[in-house]
Amino acid sequence: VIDSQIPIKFRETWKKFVPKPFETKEEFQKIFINHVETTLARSLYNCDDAAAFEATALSARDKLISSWNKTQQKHSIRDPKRVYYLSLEFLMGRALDNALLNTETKGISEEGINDFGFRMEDVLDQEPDAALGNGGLGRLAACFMDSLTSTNQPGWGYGLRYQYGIFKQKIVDGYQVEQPDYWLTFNNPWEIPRKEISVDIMFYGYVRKYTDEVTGKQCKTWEGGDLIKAVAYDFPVPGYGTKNTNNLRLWSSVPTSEFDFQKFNDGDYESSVSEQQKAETITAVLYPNDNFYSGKELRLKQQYFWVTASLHDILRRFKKSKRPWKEFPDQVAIQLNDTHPTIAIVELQRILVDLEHLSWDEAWDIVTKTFGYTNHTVLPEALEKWPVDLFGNLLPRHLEIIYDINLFFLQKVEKLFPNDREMLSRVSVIEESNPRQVRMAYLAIIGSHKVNGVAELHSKLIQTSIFKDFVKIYGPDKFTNVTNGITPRRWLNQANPLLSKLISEKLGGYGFLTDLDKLTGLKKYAHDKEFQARWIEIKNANKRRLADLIKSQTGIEVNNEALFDIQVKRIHEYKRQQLNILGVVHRYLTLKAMSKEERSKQVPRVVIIGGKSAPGYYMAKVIIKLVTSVGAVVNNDEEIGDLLKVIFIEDYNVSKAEIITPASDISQHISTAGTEASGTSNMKFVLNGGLILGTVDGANVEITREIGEDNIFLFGHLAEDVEDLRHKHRYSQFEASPNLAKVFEVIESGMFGHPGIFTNLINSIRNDGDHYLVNDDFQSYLDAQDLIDKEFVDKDGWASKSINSVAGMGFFSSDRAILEYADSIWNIEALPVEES
Ligand code: B1H
Ligand code: IMP
Repeated sequence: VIDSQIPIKFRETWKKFVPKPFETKEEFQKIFINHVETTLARSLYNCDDAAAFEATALSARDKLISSWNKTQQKHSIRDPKRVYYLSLEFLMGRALDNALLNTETKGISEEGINDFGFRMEDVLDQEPDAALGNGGLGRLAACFMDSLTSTNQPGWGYGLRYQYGIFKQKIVDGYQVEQPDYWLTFNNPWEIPRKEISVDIMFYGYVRKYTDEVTGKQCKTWEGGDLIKAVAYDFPVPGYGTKNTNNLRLWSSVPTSEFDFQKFNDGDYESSVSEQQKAETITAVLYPNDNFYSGKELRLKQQYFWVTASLHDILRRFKKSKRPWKEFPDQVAIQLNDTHPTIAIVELQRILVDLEHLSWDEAWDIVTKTFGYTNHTVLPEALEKWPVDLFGNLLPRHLEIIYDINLFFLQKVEKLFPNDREMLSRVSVIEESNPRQVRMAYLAIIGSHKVNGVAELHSKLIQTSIFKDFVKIYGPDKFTNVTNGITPRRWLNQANPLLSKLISEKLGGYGFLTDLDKLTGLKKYAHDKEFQARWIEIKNANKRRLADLIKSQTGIEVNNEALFDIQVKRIHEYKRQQLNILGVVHRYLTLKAMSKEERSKQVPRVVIIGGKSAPGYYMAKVIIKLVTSVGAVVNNDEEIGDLLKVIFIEDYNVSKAEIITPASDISQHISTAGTEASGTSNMKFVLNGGLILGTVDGANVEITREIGEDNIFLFGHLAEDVEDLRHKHRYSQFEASPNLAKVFEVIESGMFGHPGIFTNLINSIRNDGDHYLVNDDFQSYLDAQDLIDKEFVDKDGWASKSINSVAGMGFFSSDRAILEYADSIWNIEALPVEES
């Protein structure tokens, strides 16, 4: 069909010489050496760990590319319906260990490099994290990519190839300092540059009306803007237990033309390259905000650039099949990961109407059948609203189309609810504020056929709060829930090989990695003493591994026998690290007030907190400073010794999470009820045998249901109480819980350094309405902590809780989540390549 294909008579020759992926240690070694000697142009005299990493990664990549080719060829020939996952963030972490484990070649490659004197651990450690995301939302996208492949779904991810990922966090004098994360310093063995796949993207310009000469119809066209080129980089996404390999396509911005030679020759060197530099800034850096919207023009440029390049690619692929447009939704599902890609709705409508000349209604029918929208947050400060002027200047035609979408929508609403003017202004895509703003979430709902939340409680909340008018308008069927999940390949098999192996022994193999419900088979060992002993030994080994990391980063030695109490996530007032550290101060005061004799009966604790604050988030930075300041006092108090240590882990990222997650006895997920949409690290910790101290929020609710309420420590007010409590705060005097009052008192006395540093944090609770209900939940938090101390003493009881919890975690596999999306939103089917 296409002239770029090899003539049939030469195909046998071709196939004979197609490279075969390595299967044995010797074959691995041959490819490894080949890469060292030719690709890297090094030799046995200068092959260091970094070169060994690159050569191992290139060898693994060869294997992936071979299955990538087979998968894409099969998809091209069979042309099934595909899903495209549009996400501004993919927090992939490292790829080598994952690739080797997923292709089940870690054993032979490890033996292979051992022969040459390398240690796999050191080699793996050479790889920088691909940290193209902020937190949960980006990591979810990464887990979903793994599950799309592992369940053989025809699906691609589309995102941006930022040159700088999330900043690196340093702690200086107890404060967070940000450093750039230039992750592309060395060759990136995982990316395949596709310089030939490029799309020109326009910004600014104007709308011109004209009459179509053939049809005589009035048409509009957008023209006269600046052009910037998007270039594709492909990242193969391996799956486990499958020959399929999917694709993650990330776009990079480059100038459309070479630099301005005229200016260069005229001696105006600087401005001759300035256009070029302007173009490259679009994909230069990831915005470092989690759960926070900042309306910067560059961010809107990123969104339009990425969405348009991706749609162009998707449409090109669809057009190859020569199907009529109305079949587009039978071939293509597009999932919007939050509102960040919502302009895709408008861009597709524009292409179909302005460029393909479909009628508005035909086009809109296709658009709404194609898109699905996932909401990840109800926090008002995270909801995207673009100022109309900014939007109209950058994308004039798109703004017109938004007005039209809104007009038709409001006409429909008016018919349904005549005489309800309030309703019209409440649901309008345009907020009549000063300045007027485009409400992206509303646009996403109107342009999609399904809207989902990410955990049951959250999905219920969006339907009864921020989107309740839309439930009235569209009916409840448009809204659904798909509870998040995590990939057990990375978060059990890779992060915790010891536990994974023990489980495989009991369950007869590693089948649980692709069918996580099999974990229920562990229930019968929950009270088996011998099994408990091995279970505990593995937890201890993982705690030692974390203790080593802590020692190497902070110089502090922690007691392995202590209860490891961990809270690692982005620092945010709603996640309430302040509740945690204020509770630590209470613990410290309690220990100090005890007699030596009493003290000797206490359970020692290591409190571990880690996470990044958005660079401009003042209060979160104060919280970090309070944690490090409390640590500085407590950790050096000889009277307290091992009874309490407070560790702040610098630069929490995916690779560190793989060491931290398996090491918890307790992890904290203590957001104000109703604020954390789901949380996914809660799932990771429990899957690794840690228990949770948590609020009745996000996925904690379903975790409790699955593992049993005896196996989780819940505390605090419920989501349904929050509004009333906040209301009450506005109209009554603050009354500190007595234990919190004491904690404030010692902070204000200067126990942890100049109290002025912490004034605003204390005031936010005491004087400014305590929006996150720290005071309201404080005592119940302390009570839950006391219960934990009591229960931890009973080692066997604790172990059986831990085993029973892991046994109940099957539901939280991201494979289950992906299959739910595939079935209820995307309507796609698995297509394994090995099947003919
Ligand atoms: C989540 C975000 C988010 N929700 C805006 N919302 C961003 C919003 O750069 N921005 O503008 C970035 C991130 N992230 C998280 O999504 C939720 O807080 C978690 O509860 C949830 O588990 C996760 C995945 O669904
Ligand atoms: P795309 O869908 O055109 O982006 O193609 C993606 C990949 O699918 C290509 O790189 C090929 O590996 C494969 N592919 C594309 N077209 C064909 C075809 O006509 N036959 C077999 N494989 C194809």
